[in-house]
Amino acid sequence: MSYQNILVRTEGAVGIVTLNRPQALNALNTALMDELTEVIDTFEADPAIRCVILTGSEKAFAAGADITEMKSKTFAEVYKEDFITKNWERVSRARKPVIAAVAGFALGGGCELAMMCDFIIAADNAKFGQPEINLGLIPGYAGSQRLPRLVGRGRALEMLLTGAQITAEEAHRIGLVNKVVPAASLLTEARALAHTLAGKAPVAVRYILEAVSGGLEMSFADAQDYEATLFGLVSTTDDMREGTRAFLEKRKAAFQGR
Ligand code: CO8
Repeated sequence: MSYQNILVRTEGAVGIVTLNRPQALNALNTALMDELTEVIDTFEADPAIRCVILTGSEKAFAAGADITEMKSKTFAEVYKEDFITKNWERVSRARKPVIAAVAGFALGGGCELAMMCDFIIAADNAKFGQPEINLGLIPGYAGSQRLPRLVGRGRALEMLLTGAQITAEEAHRIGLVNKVVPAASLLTEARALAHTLAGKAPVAVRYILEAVSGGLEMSFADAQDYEATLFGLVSTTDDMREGTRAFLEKRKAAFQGR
């Protein structure tokens, strides 16, 4: 795999993607988003990978969509090429857990990309915001939808309408991020969580992601039925037999993802 805008490596069962456009504070241009889509496809297809970390630099996770690229786009280019034909939301559809490890700026599309992930671990220097309003824009990577679902309508509107940045501590207080850690230990913390998740039964992990993400879009009753269906499916796996047997035999389960 060879990429121009991201760095990709694996550590055991964990795939690590580093956004790498330092000259533009990791602004999300089309080429970067295409590469991100491709690497998520690759990791998803690889049974040896069980969890993914998405990170940036110390200065920026991502400072938003690339304003240089965006400034002269026509309606057709934005609507058709960016939203209809592109997989801009690929990270949110990953069937393996994705952890955003965020240091520095996570603004606009950068904040939205972090919210597409299943967990956000923030360095204490992280800054979150949706400054699109200052450009005469609105969020386009579902920020106006994910943010209120995460932090509530009032707090979301405050961020969306003022465009102000908030600190990692404030982001944690309002429920935007899972955890705040010293900047120097950001990747250590993300790796620890990733390796914990990678040790869990892969099919159960996938169905929990599906039950939570899919269920949030349904009525409670439908979501409960959906969970019951997934429970039935997961009950047919070898891993379920192994997990229950290992418990009764007082040993650690060895999950195979089957
Ligand atoms: N796009 C392109 N280039 C950028 C971006 C960006 N979003 N952010 C920073 N850069 C560039 C700067 O232009 C600068 O380049 P150069 O050195 O060539 O002048 C370089 O990165 C360093 O930036 P600064 O000198 O500005 O660094 P500072 O530390 O002074 O400031 C900030 C850092 C506060 C992050 C500042 O750069 C900033 O405000 N950036 C823009 C943030 C922003 O408005 N983001 C929202 C963009 S819109 C969006 O994300 C919409 C999402 C949905 C898109 C849907 C697409 C179809």
